[in-house]
Amino acid sequence: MIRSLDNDTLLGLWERMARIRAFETRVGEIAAAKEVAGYLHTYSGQEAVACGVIPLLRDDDWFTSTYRNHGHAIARDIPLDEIAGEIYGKVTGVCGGKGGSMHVADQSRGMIGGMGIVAGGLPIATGAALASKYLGRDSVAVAFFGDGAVHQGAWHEALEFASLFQCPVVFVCENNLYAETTAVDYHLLAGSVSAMTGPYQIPSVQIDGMDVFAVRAATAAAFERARTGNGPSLIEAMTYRYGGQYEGDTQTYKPPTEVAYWRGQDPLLRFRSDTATRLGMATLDAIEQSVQVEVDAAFTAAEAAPWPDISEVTTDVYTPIA
Ligand SMILES: Cc1ncc(C[n+]2csc(CCOP(=O)(O)OP(=O)(O)O)c2C)c(N)n1
Ligand SMILES: [Mg+2]
Repeated sequence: MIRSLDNDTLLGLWERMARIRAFETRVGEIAAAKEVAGYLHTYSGQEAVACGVIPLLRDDDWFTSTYRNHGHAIARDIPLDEIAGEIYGKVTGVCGGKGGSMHVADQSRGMIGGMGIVAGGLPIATGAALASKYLGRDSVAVAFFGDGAVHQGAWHEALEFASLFQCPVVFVCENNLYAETTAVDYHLLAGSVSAMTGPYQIPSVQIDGMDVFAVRAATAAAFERARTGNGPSLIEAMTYRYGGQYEGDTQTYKPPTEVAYWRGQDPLLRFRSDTATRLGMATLDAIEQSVQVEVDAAFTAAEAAPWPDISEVTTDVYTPIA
């Protein structure tokens, strides 16, 4: 896979992964400093999933996300000012500050949005995929979700419907081993999410979600399948969140040996070791420094930006009935 990618593509993947890590590290700092209200959920550790999938989306494709959505937005190249502004609830936010951290959405870029409701995105992405099929297009929709989503009825309804109507949707599970504080060893009766698609006749694959190239290869195959009228599929990317369920979670439920193992699988370190000879460490370091400058500027701007005016309180919240 690496050999088939040109240097610009490789550097683009690195830049996005490094940008997510720097951004989420800063989110952790502003959470600790209590600079913004509400829960913040970070994506550090899972960068290879967003960056393996999202750059393969076309402009006319769609995806849904979860409350852990900053990484997905960054991988879709939504400007950092707009994401940071949204987290702060400021007018510069991509939703004018009304969505907040959990609801980053930008329909102009195919990001239907982050959802606070576990499994909420699967039926919506399936609907977008049905629309594509109905209109005779070959665009696809992706639903990102966590391992905990399989306990929701909506997860099963979406798979059933997508298979029955052969919708061009790709279900991407980010199995980070925990649903809140509950380990998959306890909550996932089937042993894996990929093992649960058989009754729905949906092909599935479990992959190394810390390897951006493995994610990209699985995604390319799933998109090809969906675009050529062969229906839905599911990718289960095995990954790990380095933060808590939310910022401030003490994470006492994580065994230290497990944390150490997954730190060793850091997707950024894996990328470096896979590409350093070809791209050069100095080039990778320089990109990390430049994205840090971008992140610093975005958070400074968000902090300084104005709040939405009180007159805007119902705009974009309620639909006027004619
Ligand atoms: C329908 C619903 N039930 C419960 C919750 C509370 N809740 C928030 S996060 C979460 C765990 C989800 O875990 P997972 O799907 O594995 O996602 P992760 O946080 O690991 O990315 C739960 C149960 C919710 N948001 N929505
Ligand atoms: Mg999880």
